[in-house]
Amino acid sequence: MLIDKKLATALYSRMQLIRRVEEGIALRYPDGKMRCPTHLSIGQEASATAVGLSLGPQDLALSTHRAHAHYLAKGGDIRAMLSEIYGKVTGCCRGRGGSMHLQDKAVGFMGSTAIVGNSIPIGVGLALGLRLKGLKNVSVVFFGDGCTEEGAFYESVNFAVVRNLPVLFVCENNFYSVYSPLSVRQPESRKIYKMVESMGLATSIVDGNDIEASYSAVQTSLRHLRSGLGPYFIELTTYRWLEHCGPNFDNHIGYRSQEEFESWKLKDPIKSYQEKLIERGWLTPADIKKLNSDIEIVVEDAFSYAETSDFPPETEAYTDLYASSLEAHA
Ligand SMILES: Cc1ncc(C[n+]2csc(CCOP(=O)(O)OP(=O)(O)O)c2C)c(N)n1
Ligand SMILES: [Mg+2]
Repeated sequence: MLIDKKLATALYSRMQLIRRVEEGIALRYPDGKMRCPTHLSIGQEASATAVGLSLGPQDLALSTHRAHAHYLAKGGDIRAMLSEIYGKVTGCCRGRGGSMHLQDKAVGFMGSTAIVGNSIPIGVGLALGLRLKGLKNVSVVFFGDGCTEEGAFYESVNFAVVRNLPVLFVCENNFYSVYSPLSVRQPESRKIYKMVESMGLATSIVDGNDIEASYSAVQTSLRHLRSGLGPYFIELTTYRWLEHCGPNFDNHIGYRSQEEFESWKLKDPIKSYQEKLIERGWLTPADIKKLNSDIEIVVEDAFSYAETSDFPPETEAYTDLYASSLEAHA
């Protein structure tokens, strides 16, 4: 079997870590100390984890406005991420980026941006760079279903296909772009992965709430990439539980039904995996309790670290450009 107890425990733990970090953000966000918009991935932890745990530190990844899970799944530093969200100098971008602009080259996390679709061409460019340097690593771009409605997506996929580049396009299809369901944005009959396949690359679709199915599908896609067979597009279906941006539930505003939400909650990637691992006899409820409480300690420590870290010095409030123009006028 591809997945053994050790790997299963790692997959479970990473999903739980991501969930606890984001629940911690949601809990504290109303305090007003995180002064940036935050887009949470609660409910979507499996897709990020399946990809992140399949990559090595030398593989490169890029993300979007909803980047926390991707950064943490790729091995990102929890303290550095939370400090960034709190605008502190200890953040991975020294507090200048905030939630939507995470970058940490130490773990191959090359950046995330809030402009829908704009990290896709950068990911393709990184793949071209890897190829030109003769490196065997791959470039991975995470994005949502909404990104497949951007022109940059088509230009990028086309270029990657023509150049046979080692880039993995990871589409987390949560069926919504803000308040617009996929059904009002694309023809009902369209399957995104089928449409992309017609552009000349290998594609697949997987239940993105099933961590083991997702992990296996990602492994297949990476084998394809690492054998030099060109780019690959993987669609992982999933669902965000909270509002598009912010810490609250927003089902009451009417763009999606409570029934739909409840049906996805039943497919909670973490709870369902817990049950599976207990059923298999790989973990006992006591093991899970211990794993969860160890994670809790790490997460709480990271929040205290971020909250008690310093803000960047005032001089860093200026870019070099402004600093030098101020000097010129002094
Ligand atoms: C070019 C551009 N258009 C619109 C927006 C506003 N916007 C921010 S997030 C978002 C939704 C994107 O949906 P999707 O790609 O499916 O990602 P999800 O939020 O579902 O994870 C939109 C439209 C933007 N940031 N950039
Ligand atoms: Mg979406």
